[in-house]
Amino acid sequence: MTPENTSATHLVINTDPGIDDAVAVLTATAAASEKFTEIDSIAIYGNDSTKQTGKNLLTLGALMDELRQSDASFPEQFYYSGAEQALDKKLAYSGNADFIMGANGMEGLQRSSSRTLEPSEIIYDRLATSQKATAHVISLGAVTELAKMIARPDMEGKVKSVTVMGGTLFEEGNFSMNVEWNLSNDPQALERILRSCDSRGIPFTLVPIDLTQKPKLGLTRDRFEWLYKELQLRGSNSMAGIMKTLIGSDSTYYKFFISPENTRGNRRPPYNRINFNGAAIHDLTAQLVQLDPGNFEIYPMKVMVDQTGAIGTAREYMANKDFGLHTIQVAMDVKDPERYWQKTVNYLSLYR
Ligand SMILES: [Ca+2]
Repeated sequence: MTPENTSATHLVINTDPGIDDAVAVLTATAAASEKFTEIDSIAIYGNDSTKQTGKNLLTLGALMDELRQSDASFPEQFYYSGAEQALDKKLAYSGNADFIMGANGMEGLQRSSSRTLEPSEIIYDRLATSQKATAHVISLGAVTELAKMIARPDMEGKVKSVTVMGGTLFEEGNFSMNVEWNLSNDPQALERILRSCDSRGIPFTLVPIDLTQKPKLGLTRDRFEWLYKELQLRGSNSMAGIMKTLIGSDSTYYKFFISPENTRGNRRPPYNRINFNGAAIHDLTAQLVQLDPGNFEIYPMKVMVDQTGAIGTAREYMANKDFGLHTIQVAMDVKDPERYWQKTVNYLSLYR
């Protein structure tokens, strides 16, 4: 365990693996030693139940232990299990996203692990009792757990930034016309997080699908071939194989994005209509915004969320006692897509 008397900087990843979560977590862990002394990953519901995403998180942990290059410096990693449903119990979570994520939410990828999941309170207790420890938090799934963390009085001063993948401002949503999947799961939790960030002066950055679904960030067939070959050239054959399973052109994930026939409920996703030519790796984009903000156009915006999980710019008169106005940072564009993919390959090549 990290000595708690040194100034430990934690990266807390709230995640529901999930294909794009898997790519983001593998990348973040390889990248993290540049900025962080420890990674604490918390499994949350979303792409599947917390029980299943917890198993998937341990699979990722096993892969990272097994495949890490011997000369790569990785921070310490710990794994936790988070909330199983929204703060509002009426929004009970059920179901999964196998239609896009494949079997078990991670294209059937499974490894047995010697590690175990601890309850998420353990990491909050550790942060609270360690005088010099601070955390940067990123959320790649339902935001419930983050609301629980931030609401704790003993977390005051501990959380230095919050980055959330979720929401749509001006594009069609992937849950309903105006709502994105992650934020649909727990709108009340998001409102609590925004209020806490306001009152405690914590920088909050939203990474909406306006950015993550930009065609110029799409993992096209050509882009994947490049990534696959580049990993092989660098001796990362096992990681190349894992990427092929998760996001290669035969994967459920890739096919979901490029097939014009895919439907979700009675809606047809917009990808074919907007000439989208590859898979959107949403959570990887959020992770890179957090790791490399200089490569993105990030603007302040005054927004509000509503009880359906819609988030957008709003007028004063629309605010009410349950949902208020908040000034947040929103990542709206990428400056250099080449740098985005180069960084991704650089980090993933720290695995065998
Ligand atoms: Ca996710």
